[in-house]
Amino acid sequence: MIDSAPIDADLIAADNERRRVELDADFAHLGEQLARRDIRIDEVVSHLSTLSVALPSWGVGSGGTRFSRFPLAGEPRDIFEKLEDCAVVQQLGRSTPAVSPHLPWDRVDDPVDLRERAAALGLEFAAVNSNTFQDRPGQALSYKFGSLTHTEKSVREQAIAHNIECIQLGKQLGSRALTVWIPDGGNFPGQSDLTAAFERYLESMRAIYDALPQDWSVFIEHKLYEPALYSTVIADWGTSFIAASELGPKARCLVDLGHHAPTTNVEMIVARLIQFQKLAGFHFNDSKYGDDDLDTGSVDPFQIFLIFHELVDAELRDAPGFAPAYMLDQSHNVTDPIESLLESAASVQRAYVQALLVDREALREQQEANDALAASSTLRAAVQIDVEPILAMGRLRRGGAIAPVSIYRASGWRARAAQERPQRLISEPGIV
Ligand code: PSV
Ligand code: MN
Repeated sequence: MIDSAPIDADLIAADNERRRVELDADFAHLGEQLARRDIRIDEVVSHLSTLSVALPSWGVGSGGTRFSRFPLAGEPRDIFEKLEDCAVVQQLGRSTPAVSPHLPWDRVDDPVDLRERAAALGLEFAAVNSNTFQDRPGQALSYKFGSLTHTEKSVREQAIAHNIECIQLGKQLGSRALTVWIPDGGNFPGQSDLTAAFERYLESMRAIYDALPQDWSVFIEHKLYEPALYSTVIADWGTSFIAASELGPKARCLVDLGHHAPTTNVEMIVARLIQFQKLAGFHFNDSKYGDDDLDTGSVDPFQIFLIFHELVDAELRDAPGFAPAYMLDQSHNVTDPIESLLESAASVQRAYVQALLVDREALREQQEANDALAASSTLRAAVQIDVEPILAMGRLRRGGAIAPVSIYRASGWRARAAQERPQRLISEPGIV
């Protein structure tokens, strides 16, 4: 256990002090540029402070691929140590105050104690994730051939009971949503009855839906393929939307950026879900080929900007029912997870700020006039602005670090953790 406050406050203060003059100059210069467009930079900084992105509890460990997992010295071994690492991310970046737990990975005997330990670190809990994609020691029935859609009722009942247990734990943690992603599907044409499997899904989900407290939501997460390689029951946003509509207003659709076919226009999916009040929120990450779970914004930052363009539009026009939950869902294989999460949270913030800077009035006129070229360049003008001084000033004003990764490296956190958290000598496959 590392008991001290995550990172030495003096270290942060001294580093901020050294960087302050330069930041003030850059911020003032950007402020002048934005003022020419009638944008007040301080308003953008305070607007930015309304954005928060939850951290996945599993994201602070090394991920792995289906081939292997290479543990990082000093990575957290349980939910309490995961919280400590999340607290580092929050202390330096100041945009990630909540942690999304995954059960049974984060199961504890005393959830009230867990909630208090999180609060002491300045953290709260976001959506609880259920896990019916693995068999755990002592589990009565196997999920090898599915969970909520399994052909056998007893397996479905076990999976439903697990989801209800997640809700019970989440209530004690102060969470308000359950995220359900299931691996169910088939590997061969003919293996499963496509219609019956979805019917069983709806029946199982109705039982879970009925167990939701009044102020809770259930987030349905779709994914194109994997581990099922031929037919996945909840493969796309259409299926997710049908399920959410069948279930009722507490059910909405969660968009994990890696869960679509390459070239899918995800921002259009987002617009549709907003329009019909079914957008639950996001699992942000990035990818080149599939569900790569790479750091958010590391491959295609323009895509995340285009998504935020839709989100900001909905926010500014006060779209009915618009209250998306933002979260990262990444797998870190070659980086220190704390550094990746800091960079990814900043990528989300960057996209948000850039979307805030879009000249929406001009864009609207250009769209109405069918001036495709002007509309496209109005949109792109926002990403051509270097908004780093806004992000850094935002962190500074909220008590964080101007240069989070640099301070994190200087702090020696990981080396200290490596001494205090002896590595588990087991080889495991990666996460899903
Ligand atoms: C599935 O690939 C997924 O995106 C779901 O959100 C799971 O909960 C998470 O990854 C587990 O790693
Ligand atoms: Mn996900």
